Amino acid sequence: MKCSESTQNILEALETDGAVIIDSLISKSITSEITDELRPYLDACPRGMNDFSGTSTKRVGALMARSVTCRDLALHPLINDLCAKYLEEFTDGYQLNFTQAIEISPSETSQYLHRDRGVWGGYINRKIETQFSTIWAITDFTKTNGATCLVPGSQIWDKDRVPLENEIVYAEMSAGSVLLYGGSILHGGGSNTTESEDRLGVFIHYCLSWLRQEENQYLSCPPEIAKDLPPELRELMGYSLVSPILGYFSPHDKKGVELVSPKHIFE
Ligand SMILES: O=C(O)CCC(=O)C(=O)O
Ligand SMILES: [Fe+2]
Repeated sequence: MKCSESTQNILEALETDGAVIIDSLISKSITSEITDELRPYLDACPRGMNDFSGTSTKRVGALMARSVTCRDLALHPLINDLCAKYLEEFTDGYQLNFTQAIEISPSETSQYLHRDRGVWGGYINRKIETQFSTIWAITDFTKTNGATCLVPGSQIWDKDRVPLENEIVYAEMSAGSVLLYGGSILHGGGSNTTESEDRLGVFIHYCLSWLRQEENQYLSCPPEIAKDLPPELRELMGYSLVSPILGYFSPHDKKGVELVSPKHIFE
């Protein structure tokens, strides 16, 4: 879809298909800044060592601490507007769940199809959507370089239904585009059959504010770094009190201050 499309139309497509691509939401200069910021971490990162994480795939986390430009992606106004509306039925608010750069290199095979809500086990009623997820294409995503595979409609399938080959589609998109999807659609990283092309995506996932975050934001981006971030980003990461009383703390080194919002440490 074009980024000029109404939020209503984007949300309807997300509801029906389970995923949507918004073309060219950010410029090539932003994707190259992100590549420059992440390259030292990607170069130093070991490859995965199992079926899920792949053996020719690198995963780099803590993007809010490590990449200034990824902070803008997390706060992107259109994305946040869509996320708030997509999840509003299930929560008072949402938070950052997971930040990861995933680089799929030649010879990688397909990741098995899965639903990202699986990280919370099978305990949450399937009527409740757990999350709103984004994959920002930092390089082009093609069928041959590892574009994410998705099964449109599977967000409402019986959980054991296995897709046929012709029900799987590829999120082919140009660098700067973003794929949106929820926690219930079947998907997985694609295989990379190219000679020398790496596929790089930045994954920024948001979840209901009352769930445990998949990536621990307070350790990945501790207060000494978070203090220099925009307050709205800190809030998104969970340095905030969530309605009605989730996340309060008592500063261990002070007397007389009790049960306050994490915002207190930045005041
Ligand atoms: O790399 C991809 O395209 C998908 C990765 C993924 O779905 C995951 O690791 O949960
Ligand atoms: Fe996934």
